[in-house]
Amino acid sequence: MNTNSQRSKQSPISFRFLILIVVFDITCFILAVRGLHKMEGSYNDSRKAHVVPVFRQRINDTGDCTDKELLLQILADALKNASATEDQTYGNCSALPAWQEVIKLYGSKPVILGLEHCAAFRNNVTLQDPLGGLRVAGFYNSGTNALEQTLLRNLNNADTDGRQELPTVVPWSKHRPLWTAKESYFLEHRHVLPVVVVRDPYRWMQSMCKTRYDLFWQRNLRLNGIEHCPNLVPSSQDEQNFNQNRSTFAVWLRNPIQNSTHDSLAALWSRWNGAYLNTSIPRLIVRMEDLIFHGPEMVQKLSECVGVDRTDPYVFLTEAAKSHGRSADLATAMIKYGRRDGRYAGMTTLDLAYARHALSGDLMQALRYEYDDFSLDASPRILW
Ligand SMILES: *[C@@H]1O[C@H](CO)[C@@H](O)[C@H](O)[C@H]1NC(C)=O
Ligand SMILES: *[C@@H]1O[C@H](CO)[C@@H](O)[C@H](O)[C@H]1NC(C)=O
Ligand SMILES: *[C@@H]1O[C@H](CO)[C@@H](O)[C@H](O)[C@H]1NC(C)=O
Ligand SMILES: *[C@@H]1O[C@H](CO)[C@@H](O)[C@H](O)[C@H]1NC(C)=O
Ligand SMILES: *[C@@H]1O[C@H](CO)[C@@H](O)[C@H](O)[C@H]1NC(C)=O
Ligand SMILES: *[C@@H]1O[C@H](CO)[C@@H](O)[C@H](O)[C@H]1NC(C)=O
Ligand SMILES: *[C@@H]1O[C@H](CO)[C@@H](O)[C@H](O)[C@H]1NC(C)=O
Ligand SMILES: CC(=O)N[C@H]1CO[C@H](CO)[C@@H](O)[C@@H]1O
Repeated sequence: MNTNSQRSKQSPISFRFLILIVVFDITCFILAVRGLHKMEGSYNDSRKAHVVPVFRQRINDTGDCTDKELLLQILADALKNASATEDQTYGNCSALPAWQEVIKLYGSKPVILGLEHCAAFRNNVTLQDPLGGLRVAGFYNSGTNALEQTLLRNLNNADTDGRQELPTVVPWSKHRPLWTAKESYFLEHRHVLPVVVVRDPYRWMQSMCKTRYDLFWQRNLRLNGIEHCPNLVPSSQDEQNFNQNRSTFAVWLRNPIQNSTHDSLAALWSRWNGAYLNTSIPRLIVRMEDLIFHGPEMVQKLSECVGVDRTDPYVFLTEAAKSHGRSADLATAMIKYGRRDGRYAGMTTLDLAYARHALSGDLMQALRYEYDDFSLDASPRILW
């Protein structure tokens, strides 16, 4: 009785933490299994040795945890409590994606572009700069807060009390389009290495539908009772009329320096991130999804890039990274982003066809994101 009531009381919070833990553990376990010793020294093997058999037992008991060991291990490492992890995942491996699904979506390694700038940047940095000079940038809903918190907890050598005061974002404001930043900013800030976080465009567009920040467009349209968002192109005469007969749903981005209009959500994703892909200023580009599935390895690479030691052991981000907007915690994020299910929800087949050319091929390829895998039928319908 006691145990039951305790469980149900702590369940919402615990489950969140659990998911975070599971994700990170899985990553580590996978690395260990593969004999990749990149993570050596960052995990306490005696603790891991305790966690894994617990889950082996569970796997045998329930039969539904196959290929989910690594995610479980990540959660266990994040929670630092094997019994809590076991508690919270028991009977619920079904919620977790299989590691093979994760690999199919994002590959088995994190993607970090721009590492060729690291050596030169290390030479440029003279003072012991917080985070080694790394400063986060990224559009709304792309995981900038999570990346800032992760870097603060894992790269910063400064006193933990001062954490909140340390600079974590680019001096030209993290969400601002690069084309609105003056050239002189970069010359004045040579001790800054921007690390730009990009998110899977299909998921990102869905997030913009939930929380749009300074972006405006014609929306709240319903097709057969279902809200059409992300809406990229009109799919009926009604929508056509509503959109004043324009062929795409253009978006308007408010910005204190320069407002801008873009053909669609997909076009904005390409333009905003493409500006950082194409720029000649030194920068790194990372993926939000790697923060969930490859956190330790990604942070290891960033730490080597700027020559700042990483915290040992790796500190997992187990709480929602921001209080505004709607953000998912680690466990929730693992479950949601580890699967393809729902990636196209809210869009029509026409939107998908349009997105195939509106989403920059350069970006999709460089970041190893996939276009949709539907064979399109003729009649536009909202996908789930
Ligand atoms: C790992 O954890 C165990 C038990 O908590 C502790 O005794 C041991 O010293 C730790 N090892 C390292 C390398 O931190
Ligand atoms: C679980 O199953 C594996 C192989 O199916 C077996 O080798 C292992 O001993 C089992 N573990 C337990 C605790 O029953
Ligand atoms: C680990 O989790 C269990 C079950 O949730 C809890 O009873 C215990 O106090 C936790 N231990 C630590 C060290 O947090
Ligand atoms: C290093 O500084 C030089 C000028 O002093 C600048 O041109 C260059 O972009 C900087 N390199 C990096 C990687 O920041
Ligand atoms: C859109 O086009 C249709 C057909 O050409 C026309 O009847 C309608 O008035 C137009 N709507 C707007 C808002 O321009
Ligand atoms: C952007 O648009 C808003 C609203 O129309 C306007 O008040 C503001 O002055 C514009 N900003 C710039 C920099 O043009
Ligand atoms: C990068 O610049 C080239 C040349 O200006 C342009 O064709 C390309 O579309 C740009 N790529 C992105 C992703 O913006
Ligand atoms: C037994 C149990 O706790 N099942 C839960 C597993 O997680 C899903 C959500 O992903 C819940 O809906 C189940 O209730």
